[in-house]
Amino acid sequence: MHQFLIRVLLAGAIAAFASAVPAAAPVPASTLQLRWQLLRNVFTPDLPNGRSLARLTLTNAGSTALPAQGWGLYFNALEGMVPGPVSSGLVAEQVSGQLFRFRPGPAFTGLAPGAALDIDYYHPSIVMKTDKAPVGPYLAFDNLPESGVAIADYQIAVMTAPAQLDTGPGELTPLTTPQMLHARNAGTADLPASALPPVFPTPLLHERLPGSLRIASMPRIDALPALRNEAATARALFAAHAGPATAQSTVLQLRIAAIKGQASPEAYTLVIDPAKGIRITGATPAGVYRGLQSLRDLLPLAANGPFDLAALRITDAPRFTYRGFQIDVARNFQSKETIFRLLDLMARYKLNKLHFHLTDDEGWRLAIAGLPELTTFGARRGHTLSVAEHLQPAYGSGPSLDDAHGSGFYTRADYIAILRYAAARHIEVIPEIEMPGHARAAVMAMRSRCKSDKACLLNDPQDASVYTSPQLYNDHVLNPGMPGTYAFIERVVADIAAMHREAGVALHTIHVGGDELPTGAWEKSPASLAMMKKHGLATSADLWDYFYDRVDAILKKHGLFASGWEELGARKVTQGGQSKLVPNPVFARRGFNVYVWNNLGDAADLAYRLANAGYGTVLAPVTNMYFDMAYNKNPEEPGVHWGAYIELEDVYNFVPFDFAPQGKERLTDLGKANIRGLEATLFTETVRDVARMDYLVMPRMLALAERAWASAQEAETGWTLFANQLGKRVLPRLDADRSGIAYRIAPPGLKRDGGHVLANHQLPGFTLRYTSDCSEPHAGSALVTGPIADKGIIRVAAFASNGRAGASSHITNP
Ligand code: TNX
Repeated sequence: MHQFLIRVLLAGAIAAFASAVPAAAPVPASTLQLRWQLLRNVFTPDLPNGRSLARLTLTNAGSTALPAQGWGLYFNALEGMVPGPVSSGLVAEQVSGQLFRFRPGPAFTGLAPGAALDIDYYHPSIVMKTDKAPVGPYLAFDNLPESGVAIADYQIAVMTAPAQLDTGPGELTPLTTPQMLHARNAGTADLPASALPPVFPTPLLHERLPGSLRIASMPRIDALPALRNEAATARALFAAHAGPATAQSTVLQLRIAAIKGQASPEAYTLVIDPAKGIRITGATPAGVYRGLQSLRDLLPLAANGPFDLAALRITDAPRFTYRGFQIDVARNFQSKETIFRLLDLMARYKLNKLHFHLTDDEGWRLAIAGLPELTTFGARRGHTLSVAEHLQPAYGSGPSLDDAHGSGFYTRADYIAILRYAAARHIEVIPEIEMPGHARAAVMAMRSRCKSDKACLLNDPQDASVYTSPQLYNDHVLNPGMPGTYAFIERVVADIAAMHREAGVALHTIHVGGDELPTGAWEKSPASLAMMKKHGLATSADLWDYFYDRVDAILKKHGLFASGWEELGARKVTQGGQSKLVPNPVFARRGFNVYVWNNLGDAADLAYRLANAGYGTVLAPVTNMYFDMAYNKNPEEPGVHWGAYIELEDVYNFVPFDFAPQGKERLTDLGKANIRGLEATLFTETVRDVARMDYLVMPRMLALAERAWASAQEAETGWTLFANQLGKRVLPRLDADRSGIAYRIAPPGLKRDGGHVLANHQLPGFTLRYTSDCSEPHAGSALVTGPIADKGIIRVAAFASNGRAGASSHITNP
C-alpha cells in the first residue's frame, strides 16, 4: 500500500479511537491563569504606523503539567495577531477570521505546576485600546478536538507607561487630559432653567401662555378608538404622578387633524390650557405619540400630590423624516428585552427607524421558515474545529455554546413581538440581511443544509478567488453565479414579508447590505465567470450590478424598495491611478435608499454626490455617527477607533447639509431633497453587555436626536443650550424615571489656577465631588463649590441626579 494512504488510514483509526473513548483533558483549564499586557509599540521603516508587542502570561496554578504537545490556547482578537513562531517555543496561528490560537512548537517542553510562561507576540497594528486585546480565551486538547474549556481567570492590564502610549510621529491625536477637558468645558455657560426649551428635542415653536393648569388626579382621556394605543401611552405617563381619574379630573384630549403649515405626518400641537385642559393634536397617530413624549417632559420629575403645568402651546415637527439607529445583533446577540429597552429609549427622543442588523459573518439571528439551519447552525457559536454543526467563537463568546451573546436568535414570535412593540411607538423596523459580503453565517449554514446539492449552495465550492475581509475571512460571500443565492434571497425576503403581515406591521424596505465586498472576491469562481459569460458581463463591477438588479427584482415582487450601504449606489473606478467611489448610474432614480458611512478622505463628500445623483440618502458618517467608536483616545475608553474618536460634541456638531470640507462637492437642491435623514450605528464587536451599550450609546443618542428632529440652529449657542438641556432636564428625567440607563458621565475638566484647582464639567447641572487622599470620590465626598484649595492629588468625579458617579479625573496641586 502507498505510504501516504497508510498514514491517512492510521490517522483515521486514531481519530476514531479518540472519539470513541473520550479522553480526559490532562490539565483542567480552571487551574490556568492568564494575564495580558502591552509591552511596547514598535515603529520600523517598513511599518511606519507601528505595531504592538504584547505579552500573555500563562500560569499553571494546578498540580498537573501542561504537556509539551497536543493543545491549543484559543481566543479572538479584533485585528488578529502576526502569525508564526513567538516566544517560549509556541507558534501563533490563525484558525479562521479573528479566531487565533497558540500551539506548542517542536521546542516547547511543557508547563510544570506552579510555572509561568511569557508569550510575547505582535499585534499587526498599534493597540491603543484594551478592546483589541485577546478576548474569550480557552484551552482545547487535540484528543478532544471538539471541546474547549474557558480560562475564566483572565485579566487585561490598561496601558499607562510611555512605551505603551507612544503612537508614533504619524499619529497626531493626543491623549485627552483633564486640562483639555477644562478648556473645552469652559466655553459652556451655565444657563438658568428658564432659558431652556420646555421639551427635548428642541421643538419648532413654543410659547408660554398666562396661567397654569392644576393636575390633581389622572386626567380623563378623551380620544377616538383609532388612538387607543396613544391613550394607553398617555395613561402610563400619568400613572406615576396622579391618583385615579374622577369626575373633576382635567381632560387630556387626543385628536387627529392637519397641523397648519406642517406637512410631516409626525407634526403635532400640544396645548396646556388652564381652562380647557391638555390637548394634543397630531397630523396622524404618530404625531399624537410624539406630542405625548413632549408632554412627558413637562411633568414633574417626581410628584406626590397635585402639581401645576404652566400654560403653553407647542407646534412641532421633525426636520428629517428619517431619524434612525442601527443595532448589530449579529456580532454579539442582544436579547429581545434589550431591543425593547432600546426602542423605549428611541421613542422617548422621537427617533423613528430601527435599522436591525440581523445577519453578518458571525451570526444569523432571525428564524426563517423552512431554513432551520440558519439558526441551528448560524445562530450558535462555540468551539469546534470541524465547523460541522455551528460557527466558531467570535468577539470573546468563548468555547461554550451557551454564551448568551455568541448564541441566540429571534424566533418568529420574538420578531413579531419586536415589530409590534416598535409599531406601538411609531418606530419602523428596517430589517437588514447582509449580502453579498458579511454573509458567512448564511454561507456556512446553507453549506451544512445543502450537503452535496450544488444547486442550493450560496458559495461556489470551486471558487479559487483570493481575498480577505476586514474581519479576516475569505469564505464569507454570496456567489452571484450560484442559482441557490437567488432562491435563498427570495425565500428570506418572502418570509420576512410574511412575518410583517402576521404582525400587522407594514414592510416597505429591506436593507440588503452591500458593504465591504473584498477586492478579489468572485474573480476566480467558475460559477461567477460562467454567469458573466452568459450575460455578456465584462467585470466584477458589472456582475455586482447584475446581482443587485436581481435582488431589486425580488424586493419589487414583494412591493419593497431596496435599502443598502453606500456601495449599493457607488462604484469603485480607477481615476488617474487612484481607486475612487463614484455614483453608479445604473441604480440612480430606482428608489434605492443608500446609507453612507464613508466620509473619510476622498469619500468626504460621497453622501452629497450620491444624493445629487438621485439616490435617497441616509447620513451615517463614521466620524460622527458610529457609536462603536471610543469617545477619545485614552486607553481606558472602550470601543474601537478605525474611523474616529467621537465625543458627544462631535455628534452634536455634525451639520447634515454642510459637513464636507472646502473644495468638495456641495449639495444641490435636488440632492438636498434626497437627504432622508440621519442614522447612528452601533456595531457590537466590543459590546457584550447592556452596560457597555448604554455607555457607548448614551448620551450620544441625544445629540443624534437633537440634530435629526430640531430645526437647524446656530452651532455655538446651540451647544450651550444642548449641554444645559442634558445636564438639567433630559438626564435627570431619565434617572428619575428609573430607566436604569447607565449613560456615560464624562470625567470632569481640571486645571491649576494660582494655588487652587478649578473643576468644571461637560454638562452644567452635574454635581462635582472631590477627594485629596487618593481615594475615589463617593456620595459623601466634599462638594466642589468653587476653587479647591486642598493640596496633593485632587481627584474629582461628576455625579448624576441619582447619585451615580462617572469616571474621575485628577490633578496634582503642589
Ligand atoms: C464597518 S461600515 C462595518 C461593520 C463593522 C464596523 C465596525 C459598515 C457598513 N460595515 O461591518 O462592524 O465597521 O466599526
